[in-house]
Amino acid sequence: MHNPIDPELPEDDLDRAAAIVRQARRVAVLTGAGVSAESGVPTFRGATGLWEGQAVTDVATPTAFARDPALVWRFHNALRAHMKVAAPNPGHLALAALERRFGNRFTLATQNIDGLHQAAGSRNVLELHGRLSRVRCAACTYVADRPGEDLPDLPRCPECGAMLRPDVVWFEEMLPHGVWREAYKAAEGCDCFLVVGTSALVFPAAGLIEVAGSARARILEFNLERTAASSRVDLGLYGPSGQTLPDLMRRL
Ligand code: BV8
Ligand code: ZN
Repeated sequence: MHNPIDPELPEDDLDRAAAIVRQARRVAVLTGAGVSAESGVPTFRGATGLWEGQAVTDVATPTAFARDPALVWRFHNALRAHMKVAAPNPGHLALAALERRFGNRFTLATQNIDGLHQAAGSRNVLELHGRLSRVRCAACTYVADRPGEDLPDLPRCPECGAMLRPDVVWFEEMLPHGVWREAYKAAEGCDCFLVVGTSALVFPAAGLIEVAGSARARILEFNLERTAASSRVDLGLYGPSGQTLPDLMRRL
């Protein structure tokens, strides 16, 4: 299902998508949990997904951390355990190949905190919501990347003894300023924007789609199903991104 963008593009959706990417001068990509689903990382289901019967939006917040840090760490340690065994899937690899094709005319912004884009070879990755393998001290400047490590229930800072927290952006927290500004600029300056594996319900990240649309970029959506962004996209490729992204790369 797609909006007829221009008649001279090929009939078949994948060929149309490939023609749009081929003609692009600058490409920007926004990914969400769906691109990592085939790597075995659970999705958030619009961030209203439940974890131990609670909404993620009630657990991944500073308020929850102040009230019950052990609960918040249990949530993040469970996610860390998933990420310990997760490997990049063909969708991640296809996006790394796309970056190699466009070089510095390519920007990938991800909402994911699993580091799988970098593990797949993506070089310039804007982590809008931080990185779960990294921890930082709530009281001093200690920060450390500790992937694959089983952290204690309430990890303490080795420098000052205060509580450590995951170096991720919780709900009601601001995104890292520099990262957000770069992602915004990439969405504003691209003529082709790929939205991959996101329900487009979490802001301000999902707002990048509107930014790209207002800059008259051609927007391609890669998802299992239509989302909150679908009315804004030129073309939707519906299926597992671990298949549709490599299919696109093969047509380029
Ligand atoms: C902020 C790290 C300013 C945390 C995350 C009311 C209306 C609008 C906005 C708000 C509101 N109330 C509050 C807000 C703001 C809030 C927000 O947007 N809430 C939402 C829930 C309504 N945003 C914030 O709080 C942000 N900060 O606004 O700061 C501010 C300051 C003070 C006070 C107020 C505001 C911070 C947002 C960042 C939160 N952190 N992650 C952690 O994990 O500890 S967000 C988390 O959920 C993920 O990182 C991800 O970004 C998000 C879920 O989104 P998706 O990635 O899209 O995942 P989802 O499961 O939803 O979708 C998966 C998709 O993949 C689906 O479409 C599915 O079909 C598809 N799929 C599945 N399998 C496949 C596939 N596609 C292809 N192939 C497959 N195989
Ligand atoms: Zn400290």
